[in-house]
Amino acid sequence: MTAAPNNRSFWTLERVELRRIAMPLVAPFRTSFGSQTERDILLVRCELSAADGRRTEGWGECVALSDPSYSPEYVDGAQHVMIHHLLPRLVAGGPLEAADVAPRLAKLHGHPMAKGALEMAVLDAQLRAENRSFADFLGVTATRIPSGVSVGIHDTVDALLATVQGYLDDGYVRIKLKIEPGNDIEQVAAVRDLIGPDTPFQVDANTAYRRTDGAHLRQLDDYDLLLIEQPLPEHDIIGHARLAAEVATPICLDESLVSAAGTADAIELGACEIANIKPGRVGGYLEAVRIHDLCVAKGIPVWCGGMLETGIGRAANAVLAALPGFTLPGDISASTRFYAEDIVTEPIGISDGYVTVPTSPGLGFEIATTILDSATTATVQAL
Ligand code: NPQ
Ligand code: MG
Repeated sequence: MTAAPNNRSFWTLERVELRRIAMPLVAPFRTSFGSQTERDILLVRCELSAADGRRTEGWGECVALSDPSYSPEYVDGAQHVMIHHLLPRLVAGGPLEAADVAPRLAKLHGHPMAKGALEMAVLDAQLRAENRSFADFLGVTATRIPSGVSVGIHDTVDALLATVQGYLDDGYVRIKLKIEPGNDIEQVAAVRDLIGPDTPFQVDANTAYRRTDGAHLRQLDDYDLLLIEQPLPEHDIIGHARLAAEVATPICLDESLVSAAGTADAIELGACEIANIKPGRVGGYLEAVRIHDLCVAKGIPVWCGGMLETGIGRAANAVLAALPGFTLPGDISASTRFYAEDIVTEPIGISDGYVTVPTSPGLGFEIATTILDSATTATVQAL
């Protein structure tokens, strides 16, 4: 018999429930890939047991959108791959802890958002069993993080400025504006004029430009932006490197970064001057921490992106973003930026532009069961 390594607790996956919830957005959210009015979200609830009889449960949130527009994943596909491929392989490997989830699923290609949600549920459950916070697990010491807001594309500049003014009044310390060809330079100039020279400001193109747009995008250099996020298609790393040489404003990657190894390559090639870290996009919080560590070692600033998460993902993101390499404000806004009602008892709020880092056991949230039940559109027992 082989002795278990020290400091590891092994859990058996007893039961996994998948929940689909419908969350209406407080206002339509338009990006270069389309406009959304509702978020259809897949949640994972797992129940684990230990050999000594302890039991625990945890929640994870899958950030896949309804359509494969932001990345190849979409919510029905994530649910299918969990049920038919990921969960059977996880269970077949026997008892586990969160760190075992990604290695055990590594032979199955892709599906980082689905994999990341499973790892998240196991991590939440395991931390709750240890009565330990995610903040303690990551060793973060910051107690609050600056809150940025992502502003969608608007039909008119007047409407855009009214929205931005509302967010300034709410206290957000950084504005991010979605752009696309035809809705860029004029909008950026107007927003910079409104917010003044000292408010941190950045843009996100969600892959909407071409390699030949360097001279066009160079006009953004006049507006003192923190960064230009993902101007080119996700696979065009060389294109981003060329753009980084052509444009003074730093180039930041989002969609292109799906692993620590790929991030290292993008940095090496000069394509990634700043990194947006989204745990779901890279297969979970543990890989997100590895990307953070790598970027710190390479001198690349990082910030935490957002996928219109419920309070589950929003709480965990607020902990992750408290790591010291997250030197730029993230897209971790108040729950009310997107949703009238959250499914957690204490929705993320901002005070003086900051979000408090949660320190309760687990990833940092408690489910508001009644609200969750009323938002649920389907429940599937996957295991
Ligand atoms: C980004 N998020 O950084 C993403 C894109 C994104 C907060 O800007 C519904 C509709 C859900 C559009 C989730 C932010 C979405 C969405 C994420 C866009 O690129
Ligand atoms: Mg983005």
